[in-house]
Amino acid sequence: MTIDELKSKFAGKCIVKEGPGGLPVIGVCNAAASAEICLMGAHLMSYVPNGRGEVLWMSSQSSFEVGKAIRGGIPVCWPWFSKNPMFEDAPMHGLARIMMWELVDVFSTEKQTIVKLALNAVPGYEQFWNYRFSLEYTITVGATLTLSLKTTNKDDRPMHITQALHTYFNVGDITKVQVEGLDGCSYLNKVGDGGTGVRQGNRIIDCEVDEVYQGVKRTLVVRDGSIPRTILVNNFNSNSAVVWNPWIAKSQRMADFPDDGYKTMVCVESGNVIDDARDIQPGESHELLAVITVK
Ligand code: TA6
Repeated sequence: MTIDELKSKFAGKCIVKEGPGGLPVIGVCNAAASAEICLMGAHLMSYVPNGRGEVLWMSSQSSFEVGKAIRGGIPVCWPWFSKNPMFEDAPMHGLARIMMWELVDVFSTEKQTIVKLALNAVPGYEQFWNYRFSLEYTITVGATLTLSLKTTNKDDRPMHITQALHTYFNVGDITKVQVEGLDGCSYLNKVGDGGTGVRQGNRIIDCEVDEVYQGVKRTLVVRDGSIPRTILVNNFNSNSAVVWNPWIAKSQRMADFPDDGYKTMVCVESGNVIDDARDIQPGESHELLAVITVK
């Protein structure tokens, strides 16, 4: 659907505009919050609850073209997280974030806007994912941000997925940030020669951090002492989470990431990753739900 067709179909329900790279962007605003979503990747690029400032970090150097991941915001990593275990040449973090999604509908009340998006095929990428499926992404924008990513297996064989809502949080000063709620959780360290460990206490960010946590049962907290601001992340149907900050050297190596970008972002990702992968039987669904609240 062209931007003009979207504008006429959703007139009065949301703003439809041409975003960076000519990509269609949906803008929603209500008495509690505002948000912007790029239809390429169903990519939430901005979420601003009233009086709390921008919650999501976006790279000033991100690319904006179909088939290339947007850097920042909330990438939808599906139907695999990180590298595809079977295909070396498959896109990193799956296909959903590089596909053009369908805007299904937008519903608003005074303090909440519900945006429904759908993906039912991965044209051009069937060699990596040839299942029949439906992917429904419901974004509820209000004083709280609720993300529901529902996979339905429309095929006649079981479907094995890993996935993550790869949220880039805006922080004032990374050296004053702690991630809480992972105490006692085992993790895989993806930096350097890897290794595993068990988190003791809170996670501060004082180097490159790329950790995949299992057994995550509690609310995750991004405590930012610099703003100050506290972000709560409640995940449902998820027992795993990822904490990532590229720090100095990796920031400099990434073309779509400012050299000093590491100072004002941290990824705390809601997922079903590695041991927390999910098998969905024919006709059944799995919903990954994340509820983000800013205090
Ligand atoms: O979630 C952390 C991670 O898997 C890191 O290893 C890093 O690669 C990051 O995702 C960014 O991935 P991307 O494909 O968006 O560059």
